[in-house]
Order: sequence, then structure tokens, then C-alpha cells
Amino acid sequence: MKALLSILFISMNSLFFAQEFSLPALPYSFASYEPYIDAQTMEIHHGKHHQAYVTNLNKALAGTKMASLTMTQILMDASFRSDVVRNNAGGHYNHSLFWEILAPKDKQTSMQGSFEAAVKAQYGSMDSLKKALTQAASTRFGSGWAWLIVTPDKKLMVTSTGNQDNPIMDVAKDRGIPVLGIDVWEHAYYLKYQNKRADYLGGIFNLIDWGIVSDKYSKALVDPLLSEIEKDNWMALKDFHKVMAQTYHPAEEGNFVPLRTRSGELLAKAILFANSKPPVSKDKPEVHKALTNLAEQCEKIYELTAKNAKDEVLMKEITKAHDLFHQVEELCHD
Ligand code: MN3
Repeated sequence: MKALLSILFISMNSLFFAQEFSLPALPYSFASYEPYIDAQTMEIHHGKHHQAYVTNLNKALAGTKMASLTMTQILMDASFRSDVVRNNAGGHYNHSLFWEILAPKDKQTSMQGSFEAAVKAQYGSMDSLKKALTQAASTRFGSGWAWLIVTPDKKLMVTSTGNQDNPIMDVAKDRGIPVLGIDVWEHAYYLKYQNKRADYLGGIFNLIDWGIVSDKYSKALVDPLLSEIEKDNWMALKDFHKVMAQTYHPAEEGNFVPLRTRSGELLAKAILFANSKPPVSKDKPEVHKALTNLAEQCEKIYELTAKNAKDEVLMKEITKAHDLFHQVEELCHD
């Protein structure tokens, strides 16, 4: 009975957690995007190219620890992923967004006032924003995407990425939540426009549903992912965390060699961390105070290892340092 229950539990677990990504249906018929994108291009782009990203992503994730991750978690740590996972996860995410924001003229919804106001404040007009997007799309060398994103400081930004990368990924130069993406791979336009990317870009703005884009803008402003990205951009925190994890966790298991040999490095990273500039929303006195305490604690550990202190003493002090680090992290959640 017990065995049966645990089998049931395991299969229920995999039912809930092993996800399969699937191709989203196009909201309109292939021909609805004419004359700006021809029906055949839509059919191949959606049914062949996008389907291939989905199939290859599922194949790459199957049976691995990554099978339980959300799309956002896969993208955020893109630098740790294999090329297969990075390219196909990006490909699936990017195209899903692309289909969502495109609509034939008579189906397009109207723009929200808050989005229009943000565009006016930052770009002067919708036309200037379109120009900036066209510029980003036409200067993107080779295959890639042009984006309109919401950055962690809640501003709009126009940017571009290569291949199937996107601004959620930790490899992107400009990071944020995309609210609009323009595919500038040749497979998006070659049949109709051949190599004339500028002509394709001239047509694409007729298909952008600004109502949907502005809805995505409002949602992005309150999405917790924004502060995740901001924290992820704090490199000094990431650098310190790495050394902390590689010294503290072995110590917990009774191995003090990493801590004894790397306490100087731990101290150096703590000092850099304490002197780094936190992202705007974390730039608070409590955070600075906790960082100073952490650096002092790491100095104490360094001195103790120099004096060859006992394991028990080191354990007590590294635990304090670890708690202080989590205090900083906690303070970072706003
Ligand atoms: Mn494409």
C-alpha cells in the first residue's frame, strides 16, 4: 500500500511539475496579416519555425532537472544554459509574444492612456518611438529581435538582441520585460520582401496592436519579475553569493578546507559588495548598514582562519555571515 501510494505520489508530482511547452494557436488566419505579411510566410513561420523551437525545447528539457522550471526561470539564467536550451527557450518565448501583439487593422484594440503618456514623456510621440524601433531593428546585425521593454526602474526602453536571446536573459545588455518584439530573422520576411528588411519593417507597424502592447506595459509595471531582474543585475551580490555558497555549504557538511583557503577571497568580495552601488530601489540605509556588518564579519572570519581557529569557532562565525547575507537579500525584496 505504501509503495503504491508513493508511486501514485511520484506520478502525480510529474503530472504537476513536468511541463511540456506547446505551440500557441495563432489568433487570426494566416491570410489575415496580408498584405504586410503573406499567408505562406505566416504558415511556415508559425507551423514550422516556432513549432521546431517548441519541439526542440521539450526534447532538451525532458528528464532533466530543468523540466520543472518555468519559462522565466529558464530565461533568467540563460548564461548557465546550453545553447540548445537558450536558443529554443528564447525562440518559443519570443515568437509567442510576437503572435500576441500582431493583429489585422480592423481587429486592433485601442491604446491605453497610461502607455501613450509614457511614450510621449520619453519619446515625444508615437512616431518617434516607431523610428527608434525601426532603427534598432534595421541596425541589428544578422538574425535577432528589436524590443520595447519595461526596465527595472519602470521606464520604457528600445533595444535589440541577437539570435533568439531576449531582455529577460542575464546575457542581455539591456534587461527588462518585453512588451513588444519585432522578429528580424529573414524567415520572418524573406518570401515576400527577400533581403529588404527595411520594406518589411515599413509594413509591420500596420499590424501592431497597441492596445495589447499597452496592456502588457501596465502588467509589466507591477510584475515581480522586474525586481528579480534588478537584483540579478547587482553583480557584486552575485559574486559574493558564489564564494559564500562555495565556502559555507561545505563547512556545514564538516569540510572547512574551502573556507580556510578562501577566507581572503570571501573578505575581498564582501568589501567589493559593501562598496558597490545597489540598484536604485535597494539603495537604502538599512541595506548599506547590513553590508557593512557583513564585511566586518568576513574580516573577523579571515583573521580567525589566519590564526588557525578551531572548526567550531569558524562554523559559528560563518553562520553569522550567512545570516547577514540573507538579511541583505531579504532587505532587497522591498
Ligand atoms: Mn521568427
